[in-house]
Amino acid sequence: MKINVIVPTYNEKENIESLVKLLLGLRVDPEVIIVDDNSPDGTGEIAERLAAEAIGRVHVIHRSGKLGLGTAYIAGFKYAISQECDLIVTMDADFSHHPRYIPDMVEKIAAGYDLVIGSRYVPGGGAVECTWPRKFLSWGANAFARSILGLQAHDTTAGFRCYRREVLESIALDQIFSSGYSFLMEILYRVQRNGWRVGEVPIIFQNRRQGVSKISRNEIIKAMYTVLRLAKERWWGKAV
Ligand SMILES: Nc1nc2c(ncn2[C@@H]2O[C@H](COP(=O)(O)OP(=O)(O)O)[C@@H](O)[C@H]2O)c(=O)[nH]1
Ligand SMILES: [Mg+2]
Repeated sequence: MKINVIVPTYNEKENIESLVKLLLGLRVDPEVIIVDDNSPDGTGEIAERLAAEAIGRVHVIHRSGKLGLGTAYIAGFKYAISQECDLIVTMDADFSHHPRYIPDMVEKIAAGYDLVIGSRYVPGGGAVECTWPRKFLSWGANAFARSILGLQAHDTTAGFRCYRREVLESIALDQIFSSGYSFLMEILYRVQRNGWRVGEVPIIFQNRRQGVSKISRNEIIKAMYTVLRLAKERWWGKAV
């Protein structure tokens, strides 16, 4: 199976090179697509060098400035779909999502799933070195999304995912309204609604060691709004 791993980056100069090296060393032999938003710290140039060192295995999409995580995923998805790969993986650049879990995710897809989430909230999964406010926020967001939207997955906000290409082809990506983190919930909602089989494999989520988080209070408000907007669509049809 041909696998493309999408890594959105914004100021990840401490992480990107070691991450790409680990990805290229995996036995599932993925190609890497880095989507960099003109990071002021020079991540984009490092990415270019990595692409030159591994021609055909590392690709870089440069965007003009920080345009948000949701549209970075979409740019990566479109590129990956045009490459006709079988599986599309998304992950953070900061080692919160360790490449060692990718083979488990691929195996689960092979067992009959269409989307597999690298999940903190199934037996064997967990989060280490995360602050309590962050744990609470994540727990609250999941409880909220699961109860209001009827999502069956336990880790609905996880960015560590493996999709079969057809799953993403079945979604009108340009019509996704959300940006940032709420984007992940919206995609999951649409995937479940389209009847695809969603599975989870346990991962230990490691809080980022290098660089800083780009999550903001604004993102949290947007995520809550997204859940309510999707709930309205779920119960009363597509009016918003
Ligand atoms: N291209 C791009 N990448 C982004 C943007 N915002 C965040 N990222 C990347 O998306 C991933 C998730 O962001 P991160 O700061 O780790 O969020 P957190 O894990 O919730 O703290 C990381 O690899 C970031 O570098 C953005 O606006 N554009
Ligand atoms: Mg992160």
